[in-house]
Amino acid sequence: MAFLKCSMLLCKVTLFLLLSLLDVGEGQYKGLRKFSQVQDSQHWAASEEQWFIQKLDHFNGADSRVWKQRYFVNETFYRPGGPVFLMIGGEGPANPAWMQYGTWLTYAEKLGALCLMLEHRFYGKSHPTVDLSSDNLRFLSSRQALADLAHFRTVLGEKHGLSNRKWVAFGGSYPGSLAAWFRLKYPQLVHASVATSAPVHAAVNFPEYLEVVRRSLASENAECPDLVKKASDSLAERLKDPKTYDNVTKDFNLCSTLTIKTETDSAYFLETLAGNFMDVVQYNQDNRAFEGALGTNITIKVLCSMMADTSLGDPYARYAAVAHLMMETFSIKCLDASFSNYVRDMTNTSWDGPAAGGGRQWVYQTCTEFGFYQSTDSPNQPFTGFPLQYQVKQCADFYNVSADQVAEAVAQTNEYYGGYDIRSSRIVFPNGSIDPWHALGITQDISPDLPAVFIEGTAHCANMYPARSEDLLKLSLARDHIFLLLQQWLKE
Ligand SMILES: *[C@@H]1O[C@H](CO)[C@@H](O)[C@H](O)[C@H]1NC(C)=O
Ligand SMILES: *[C@@H]1O[C@H](CO)[C@@H](O)[C@H](O)[C@H]1NC(C)=O
Ligand SMILES: *[C@@H]1O[C@H](CO)[C@@H](O)[C@H](O)[C@H]1NC(C)=O
Ligand SMILES: *[C@@H]1O[C@H](CO)[C@@H](O)[C@H](O)[C@H]1NC(C)=O
Ligand SMILES: *[C@@H]1O[C@H](CO)[C@@H](O)[C@H](O)[C@H]1NC(C)=O
Ligand SMILES: CC(=O)N[C@H]1CO[C@H](CO)[C@@H](O)[C@@H]1O
Repeated sequence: MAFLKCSMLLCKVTLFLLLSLLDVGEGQYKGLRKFSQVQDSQHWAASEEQWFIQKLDHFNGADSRVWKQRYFVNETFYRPGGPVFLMIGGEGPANPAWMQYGTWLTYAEKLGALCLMLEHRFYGKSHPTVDLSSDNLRFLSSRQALADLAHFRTVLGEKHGLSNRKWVAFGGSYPGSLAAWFRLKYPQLVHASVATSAPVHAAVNFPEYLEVVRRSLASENAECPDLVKKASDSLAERLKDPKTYDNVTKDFNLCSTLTIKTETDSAYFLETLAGNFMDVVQYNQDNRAFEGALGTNITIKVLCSMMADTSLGDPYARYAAVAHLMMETFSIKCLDASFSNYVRDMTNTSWDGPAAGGGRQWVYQTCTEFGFYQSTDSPNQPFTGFPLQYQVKQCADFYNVSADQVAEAVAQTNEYYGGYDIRSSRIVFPNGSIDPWHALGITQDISPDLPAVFIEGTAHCANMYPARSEDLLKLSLARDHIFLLLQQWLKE
């Protein structure tokens, strides 16, 4: 999914092309789009991992099973009496790079804060159960994750004499929502939260995502979305005629000859290719400081110039050229566009399995809590062929969760957290104008105590990354503004 993230983060759903690309060793997350995560192996060694004994089920007093949850500490900036900053892990391995880089550390330095990061249950090395069977995934939910945070905060507070310090939660993307909800549900444990690019409103269908992708492409070049639309329509048209399959296979450098037996096969292929654009828009160039993940040269500008380059052929041929560029950039030998391989990977329940880096877990959370399906069910978006129905059906294919159950679960999530109507205090909601996720976030001040910080021109989680000299002025101002809010709140 265009996932993970800012954070360390979230992603959607599919093992897209990028997945195979980003698969660095131990089954990292694949799928970056939805919420993606920064993965930079060269920074992994520095901060030593530590382990916390955590309860398996916080909502059943008769269940005393426990497991080990991973966390990281950086006490470089801590001054006695200072606050405690807690970075919340999300839908992928917690990335120790955050213990050395990032705007929150700048704040920590100025405020004398102790920095902690807790990995989310079921991701990375935090394994509460022996495998990822649907039965065991029952213990994977944002509610359990918040209770993990509460228990961690309580026990560490007591053990290290930090109970009376002011704790501040940080998170970007899905963990941004967790940061807001942690303050909402456990106000006595968390003094304030910075909820960056947080999709606090759950929705089964999320066609707005692709609408924002359209606007982001258009802001680079007004023709760009129409060229993408032409290419994507023309590809969809070819998929209806088996005589074209040999050519399409060559054009997109597929690993095996294209076979389209069902609508699902075609939807998966079209979604995979749209993923090239979705991922680049979500992260654009804001996380380049971290390299790895999508920290490449490839920006919206690069994709739109290729789509406008007549020397590459018609729009269809340019779309294929974009796919080739992505494969070269990530050293992918060929594109696996087979839905049956995807199902095989997503239903593997082993911790060593191909989707255990986060794909299987995150899609489970979308099926049982959030939805967030980035469907093409809107006329105002530039892609073709992956309707909501195709996405929801995966819940049944992977976890035996029906469409009705998905709808009910999403409604319940909003009932539990309040969706856009969150009632709390001391939570700041930064949002980037070109981040597709802002559509589900808080983009206007709810109250003086629940301010939004809107950052014109930036993508997902931009304010969390380390500052760079070429950052937009608005981004620098936003970082300063968030700092002033924290400073003020810590005095309260
Ligand atoms: C803590 O952060 C500082 C500043 O970024 C960094 O130099 C140091 O290596 C970090 N320490 C650990 C244990 O990660
Ligand atoms: C496949 O591509 C070749 C060369 O570009 C073209 O001549 C041929 O018509 C194409 N076949 C189909 C079925 O579109
Ligand atoms: C960025 O582009 C330059 C030249 O176009 C290329 O040499 C370099 O490898 C690219 N870097 C990345 C991270 O893709
Ligand atoms: C799951 O993935 C692991 C690691 O790739 C593999 O060894 C195992 O055979 C797979 N299990 C199934 C049922 O495919
Ligand atoms: C799928 O769920 C239905 C109802 O929720 C249940 O009756 C059925 O046994 C489940 N099937 C499997 C394979 O678990
Ligand atoms: C794109 C978007 O919705 N941005 C919003 C972010 O937050 C500000 C308020 O600070 C809104 O004015 C923007 O519309």
